[in-house]
Formats: sequence, C-alpha cells, structure tokens
Amino acid sequence: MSSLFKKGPLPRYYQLKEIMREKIEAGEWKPGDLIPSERELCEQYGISRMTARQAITELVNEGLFFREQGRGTFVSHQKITQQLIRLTSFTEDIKARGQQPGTRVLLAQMCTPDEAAITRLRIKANQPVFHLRRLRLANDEPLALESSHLSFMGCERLLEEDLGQSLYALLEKKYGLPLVEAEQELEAGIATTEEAQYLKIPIGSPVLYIRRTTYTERNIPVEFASSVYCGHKYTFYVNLKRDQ
Ligand code: 16G
Repeated sequence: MSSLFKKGPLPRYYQLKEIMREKIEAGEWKPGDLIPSERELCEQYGISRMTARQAITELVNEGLFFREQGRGTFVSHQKITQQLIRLTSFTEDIKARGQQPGTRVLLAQMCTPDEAAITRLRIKANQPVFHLRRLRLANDEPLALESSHLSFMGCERLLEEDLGQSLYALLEKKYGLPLVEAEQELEAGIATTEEAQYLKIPIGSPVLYIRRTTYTERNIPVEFASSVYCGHKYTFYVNLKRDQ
C-alpha cells in the first residue's frame, strides 16, 4: 500500500486526483502521455478499482485527461480548464495544465476609471486607478487579452513592478492583499479586428468575454478585469450538486 495516502478526512479518490494533478504540474506527465490504467493505479496505490475510476473520471470531466476508446486515457493538451469554484490566477491555471504561462504587457498606467470600473470597484469617478492591459500566453501561444483596473491604497506603486509576473502573487505576497473571492461573468462573442490580431485568430472567431471582480478581505474589491479568451482553447468546469 502506498504511503502517499494520508489519514484524514480527504477521500482517497480525491488524494489520487491531487497526486495525478501534481504529476502534470511537475511535468512528469506531459500532454499526450498515456496515463496508467485503472488496474495499474490500483496495484501501485493499493486502492480499489472504484477509487481509481472516480479519480480518472473527474480529471476527464475537468479536461485534464481525455479518453480514447480502446486505447486508454491520456493527458490533454490544447484546452485550458478553469474551475469555476476555486479562485485561481491565469498563471496557476496554465501551470496546472503543464504549460508555461507568459505575459506581454501592452499598457500599464494610472488613469481615471470608466463607468464599469467605478461601479465594480465601488469608487468615485475622480479616483485614479491602475490600468493594466496584458496579452496572456500559454507555451508562447496567445490565449487571452486581459484588461485589469486595480484600486487599493498605493496601487500606483505597481508602475514600478515587473508586470510580466503573476499579478495575484504580487498582490498577495508583496502588497499583503489576500484575494479571498471573486465574481465572474461569461459571455459569448466574436473577435473584433484588434482582438483577432492579438490572439492570432481570424476576425469573427468565437471568443469568450469574461468579467471578474476580485475581492480582498472584508469584501473590498481590488481588481475589475475584463478579458477576451480564444473560444476554442478554453474550457470552464463546474461541478454541480443537486439539493438533496
Ligand atoms: C485571471 C483573471 C484576472 C487576473 C489574473 C491573474 C479572469 C477572466 N481573469 O486571468 O482577473 O488578473 O487571473 O493572473 O479569470 P496572474 O496572477 O497570472 O497575473
């Protein structure tokens, strides 16, 4: 029996999921790799077939694995999965897929907020905000255009930061702003000329518009982001439970 399993409240299938997720994150399992069969996982970890199956099925549902009839289960490439339950950053989502996150900063400046930012960040029209526009990449492929408005005491200091790194990590680690929760809206659309150019897709291709307001402690909004994601490269995953 494997010592990888910890005693405690976490069910075994869940622990196995996390073990397999870590293998992808660490690059041990790469996109296109065949993962061990249910039987092999049972033998390796001393677990039941049901447990192995549940862990694999959930990772298939999350988009991390895909099944091919008669061939087995493989680590997926292409689509990036963002869970709609956990609050994660772009950097975390891409790394979780075993890919290399990248950022091209297109604009970073203090400015007056637009209507949407005023409402979402609950600020006055004359309060300057930090505006950051970034092209986000996965393995050097453009995936999203993100436009973030940030408002917190001292946000102008962001002008001096290396904005090619993770914004969430910067806010949490350097600025001491724990990111507690977010509200997010998704909307379908088609790429404008500018979006198509940045995302390297034909004009009029399907895109997803995502708006997210991220809150720190005491329900204070710090970021309002409005993003455009390539429609064919992204999956949103949500696990729904029916009221009993
Ligand atoms: C996500 C968020 C964005 C946030 C970024 C932080 C959406 C639509 N947007 O991409 O608001 O700024 O994560 O990622 O989900 P980072 O820490 O890698 O910069």
